[in-house]
Amino acid sequence: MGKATAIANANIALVKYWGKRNKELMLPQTGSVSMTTEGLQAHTTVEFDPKYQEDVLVVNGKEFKKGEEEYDDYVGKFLSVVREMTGKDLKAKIVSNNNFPTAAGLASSAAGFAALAAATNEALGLNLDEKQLSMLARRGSGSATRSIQGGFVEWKKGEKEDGTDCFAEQLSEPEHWPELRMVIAVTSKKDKKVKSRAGMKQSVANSPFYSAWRDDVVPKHIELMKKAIAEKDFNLLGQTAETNALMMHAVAIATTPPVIYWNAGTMGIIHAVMDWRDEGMECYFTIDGGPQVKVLCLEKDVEEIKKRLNEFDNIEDVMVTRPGSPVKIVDKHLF
Ligand code: 2P0
Repeated sequence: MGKATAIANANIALVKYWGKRNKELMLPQTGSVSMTTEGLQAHTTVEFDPKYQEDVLVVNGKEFKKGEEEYDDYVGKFLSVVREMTGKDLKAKIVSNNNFPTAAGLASSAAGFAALAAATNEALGLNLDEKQLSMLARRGSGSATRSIQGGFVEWKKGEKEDGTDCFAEQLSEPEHWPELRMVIAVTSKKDKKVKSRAGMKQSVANSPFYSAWRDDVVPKHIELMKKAIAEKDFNLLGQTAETNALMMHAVAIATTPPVIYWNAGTMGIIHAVMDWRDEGMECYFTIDGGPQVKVLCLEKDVEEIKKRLNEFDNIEDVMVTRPGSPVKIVDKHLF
């Protein structure tokens, strides 16, 4: 019984996770690599107490109840895993706030479940280590596995059926590459029509390109990305991330019915980044399950890229992030 609060940064994949091999245990088809994004945060308080008759979930001021997808498919499942681990049927109250748009391809579930896993560990005194915490976060949302640690992180796909070898490992601390930047262009703050979870499920089920993605593309890109990070080779990192994102979207677009996350603003920035690169600027893009574009660059070019992105008509916001810190327990409870 207890109450605890954690703050976790989101993460953006440089080599994407796109498809599960086991939905119950949240095991992915492939590994993935990400950068933890400083300042894109979820702040989450959890309290387990017999005074609660039912679980209470409030995200960004909105309450979700049993029977609603956000509760049943996400927090409800996560809490079942916790109850199984502890052997106790305590109900919980969870309040979580993000400081960035949720459900629009900005990894809100990654930050939220990493914070919830760390807060749950503290509140219940589970004494989980980083690896075990990444596995607990995974049960809420796959990408949350990678938000327990800071800097650059690899989520190992694992081979075992029970998922005991499927967890995150840090590749480098944030201080390893402090001048790396991601400039995020928000082209729409609306919730996306197809959640990543549904888009990747459909891709595994019927994209004709799925096996090439899983067997050829991702293993190669993980090796290239690890080399790029270890050697701080920006062009290798950018090229690999950009190609990987395009191939992930090609897989999704090739499903029936198609899953297309891009809008006109997304497309405009894709072309602009390629043009800027042709003109000699070092920049590459990556895109997740939503219409936002993340431009990878080095500190020296941030101001110019921000200025150019702000000149687009259809951009709602521009944010800058860098390799970020790991999840942390804080004293400031939200209730
Ligand atoms: C990623 N995405 O690697 C990829 C790239 C979106 C595109 O992980 O079903 O919210 O909760 O495991 O983690 C988004 O999917 O999906 C995601 P679930 P999740 O970041």
